Amino acid sequence: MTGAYVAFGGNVGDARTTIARAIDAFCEGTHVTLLARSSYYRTPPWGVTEQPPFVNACIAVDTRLSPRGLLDRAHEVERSFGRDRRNETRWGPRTLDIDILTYGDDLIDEPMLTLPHPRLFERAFVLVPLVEIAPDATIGGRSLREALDRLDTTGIERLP
Ligand code: A4P
Ligand code: MG
Repeated sequence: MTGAYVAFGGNVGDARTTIARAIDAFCEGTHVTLLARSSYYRTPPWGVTEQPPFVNACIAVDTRLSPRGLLDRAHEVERSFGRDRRNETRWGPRTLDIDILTYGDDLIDEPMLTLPHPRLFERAFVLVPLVEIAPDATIGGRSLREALDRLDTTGIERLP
C-alpha cells in the first residue's frame, strides 16, 4: 500500500455535493482506502479569474493502484460526474477536477502525470485543505505549512 494525497475541485453545478460523491466513488472498493478528508472550502478562482468561485477539498488515501492507475481512476470519476474535457478551457469552469498531488515519495515527470503536482505550492486552494489533514507534512523536503504561510488566502472560506 502507498499513501497519496488527492485534490478535488469544481465550480459548475452543486460542486460540494459532486465532490462528496466523487470522493466516495474514488475511494470505493479494495484498491483505494480513505484515510482522511478535509473540510470543503469556497475558494476564489485561480488562473482564470472571470469565473464562479470553486469548492475545493483534499483527501489522504492508501492505495494498491500504481500512480498511473490512480490517475486513470481520477479520470474515470471525472467522466462519471459529467466532465467533458473536449469542451473546456485550461483553468476554466468544470464540474469536477481531480489532481493527484503525491504518490508516496515518487518523482514522475511525464506530461500525463507529474508528481508531486507541479503547481501544488502555488495554490492556496490546494494547500489550505491539505494542511488541514496533514499539518506537519513535507513534500519534496518542503513544509506545507510554511509554503501556505507565504500565499494569499484572502477569500478562502471553510464551508460549515
Ligand atoms: N496531469 C499531469 N500531472 C497530473 C497530476 N499530478 N494529477 C495531466 C492530475 N493530472 C495530471 O489536467 C490536464 C492534464 O494534466 C491531464 O490530462 C493529466 O493527465 P486538467 O485537469 O485538464 O487541468 P488543466 O485545466 O489543464 O490544468 P491544471 O494546471 O492541472 O489545473 P487545474 O488545477 O486542473 O485547474 N481555482 C480554484 N480556486 N480552485 C480550483 O480547483 N482549478 C482550476 C483548474 C483552475 N482554477 C481553480 C481551480
Ligand atoms: Mg487537473
